[in-house]
Order: sequence, then structure tokens, then C-alpha cells
Amino acid sequence: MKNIYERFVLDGDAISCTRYGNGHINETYLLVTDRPHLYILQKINSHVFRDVPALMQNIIDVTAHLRKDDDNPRHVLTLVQTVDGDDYLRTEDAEFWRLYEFVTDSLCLEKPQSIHDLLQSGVAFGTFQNQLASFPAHTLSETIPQFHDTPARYRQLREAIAKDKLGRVKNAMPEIEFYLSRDKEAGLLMQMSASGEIPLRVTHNDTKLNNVMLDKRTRTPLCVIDLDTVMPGLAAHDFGDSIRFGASTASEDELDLSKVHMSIELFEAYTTGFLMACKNRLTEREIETLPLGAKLMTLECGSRFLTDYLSGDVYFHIARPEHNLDRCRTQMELVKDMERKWDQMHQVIRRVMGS
Ligand code: ADP
Ligand code: GN1
Ligand code: MG
Repeated sequence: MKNIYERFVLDGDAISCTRYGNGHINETYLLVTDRPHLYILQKINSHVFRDVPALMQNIIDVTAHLRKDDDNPRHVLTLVQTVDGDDYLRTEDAEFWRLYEFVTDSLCLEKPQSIHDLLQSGVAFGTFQNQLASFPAHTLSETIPQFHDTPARYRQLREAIAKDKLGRVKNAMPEIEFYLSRDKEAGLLMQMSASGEIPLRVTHNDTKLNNVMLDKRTRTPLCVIDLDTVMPGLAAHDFGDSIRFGASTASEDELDLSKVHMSIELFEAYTTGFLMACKNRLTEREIETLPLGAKLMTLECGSRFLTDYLSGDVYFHIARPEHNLDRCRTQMELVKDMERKWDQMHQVIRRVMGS
């Protein structure tokens, strides 16, 4: 790794560089110097992101926009330059690397430790939405085309089933049946978007709890990270992905499915924080679609895990052979629980909006 980090302008001499975090896409390292000064070094996944220069330009522009409101480096992701004065490194082997300032005295949670943590992550993503309302959306590149086009994700699932590249279809019959049985609903938000019923906004598109940094002491938001997928999108998708991950009572790859529920208390906490921060920006119709966002993002993500399992685990990092199948099963449990709690979810939205 030395040959990579020594090509960035470091404060001090590097003393360690070790794999870090639980992201499914990039290769992330914690780099520490003798000052000590902490950095996050990342190899960008160029299989997933086909145009890395365009992606980096999005990040440069979005962070510059956020910095106009608040230039505290703990509050905005900050890139460190290469010794050649660039914002990222392209190696001779066509690998792309970037270095971020580490957000210090922070917490990055895989699971909320209390209702307060999830409420605060809602504040973080709601505020992010607010701040980007004045960002010129047309200048952003689409870093992954059709990223949250759920019907397109369903088409990819059907293709993977038809190909059955590794003969895994026979291991996943109930899962395939589950996802395909919800085919009709999968397109609802995209239809509303196409008809102009709900607007396109600049959204984060990957609003997992572990993409927010909270202050270690106050447990309030410092900074939203993982900006690779900031693109035009739907508010319901950003809200929904947070619920999918943060309001679950179990981890995304839990094997004991009896532990997997969508907690209505956690749902209410996130809704409270999110709407506190951005309700004035959203239309009435958009607010009504938030529960649907939670269900469709869970269906979509589960169908993506299933597609990846059937395709040979080429997209998401895995740590065990059936990891993607296990992940697709937890998402099914969450969808079923949301279907049971559908009316309660809508009541929460109305209660939080005070009507
Ligand atoms: P991925 O796209 O693989 O999810 P992320 O950018 O989310 O990659 O980084 C993976 C993990 O690294 C995060 O969940 C977080 O724990 C940590 N991380 C990333 N950026 C920073 C940062 N600037 N400061 C502190 N930790 C960070
Ligand atoms: C990936 O990069 P990470 O781990 O924050 C994925 C998301 C999925 C998520 C599932 C670019 O997020 O879309 O919802 O895994 N990111 C990309 O945990 O595909
Ligand atoms: Mg991440």
C-alpha cells in the first residue's frame, strides 16, 4: 500500500494502513501517521462505477456546495490532494484511489444503540436533502445508470434467473417466487415520478446508517459520507433506504430470521428526525409516499442481493458463500413486516406531520 499512500500529501510519516469499515463496494483503509493524523484511503470500485472521473467531479462539486454553508472539516467530507496536485490518483494499472480526512471523534454505527441515534441519522439525511435543494442537479453525472429504477432491477433479476450461470436457481426458489410476486408494486414510485406526481431531487441514494458520522460525545450528526451515488432521485428512496437498514431489529445478513423485524419505534424515530429537517421542502404527495419508499427500497435491495447471488457474487463484497442469499432473506422478512405494519407506518407519518 506504501506505493499508493506515498503519492498523497500526508501530514507526517505513515505508521499503519489497515482494512477498515463494513462497506460493500469500495476497498477502504485507515491510514495513520506519526503526528498522529488519521485518513481514510479508498480504492474506488471501478467495476461498479464505470466513469470514476465523473464520479469524483460530482463529489468535488457537492462537497464544495456543502462547504459554502459550513466549512468545518468535521462537517463535510474533505479530499486530500496527491503530490501532483490532483484530487484523486489514477495508477498506471488504471486503479483509482482517493484519500479523505478522517472525521475525528466520531461514531459510525452498524446498528442504532438507541432510538436517539436513528432520529439523529434522520436529521443528518434530512439536512443533507435540504442543503442540496439549491444544488444545480443537471450538472451531476449519473454514476450508476438506473440505480434506483426498481423495474430495471427486476429485469436484471429475471435475466439472472434465465441465465442461471452457476446453477443456483434451484437453491433459491422460494426467494425468487417472493420477489417476483411483488413485481407489480415494484414500479409504483417510478410511475409516479414519470407522470410528474412526485419530483426529482438531488438525493444521496445510499442512506444507510453507516454512511453517517455522529459526534462521539453528543451523538448528533457531523457529516454524511459515501457520496458516490449522489444523483437526481426520489426523496422516498432516501427515506426508504434508511428505514430498510436502520429500522431493522437485526443486521442485514442475520441468519436467524425470527430476529428480523421493522421496528415501528425506530421507524417513528427516523421519520421524526428526517421530517424535522426537510418537511418544508417536500410536497404533501411526497410525504405520503415515504412508507412506499421504505417497502420498495427493501424489495429492490433484496432483489439486488438475489440477482448477485444468482450471478456469482460479482457486485457486493461477500464474506461467506451464501452471504447474498442470506441478505436477500432478511430483506424479505422486512418487506413482510412492513406489509403487516402498513397502516401503522402511515399513522406515524400523519402523527409526525401533526395531522
Ligand atoms: P462503501 O462505498 O464501501 O460503503 P464508504 O465510503 O461508506 O464505502 O466507507 C466505508 C466505511 O469507512 C464507512 O462506513 C465508515 O465506517 C468509514 N469511513 C468512510 N469515510 C470516512 C471518513 N471520512 N471518516 C471516518 N470514517 C470514514
Ligand atoms: C451498498 O457501499 P455501501 O455498502 O454503503 C450499495 C447500496 C446497497 C447497500 C446494501 C453503490 O452500499 O446500494 O443498498 O450496499 N451501494 C452501491 O447494504 O451499490
Ligand atoms: Mg458506505
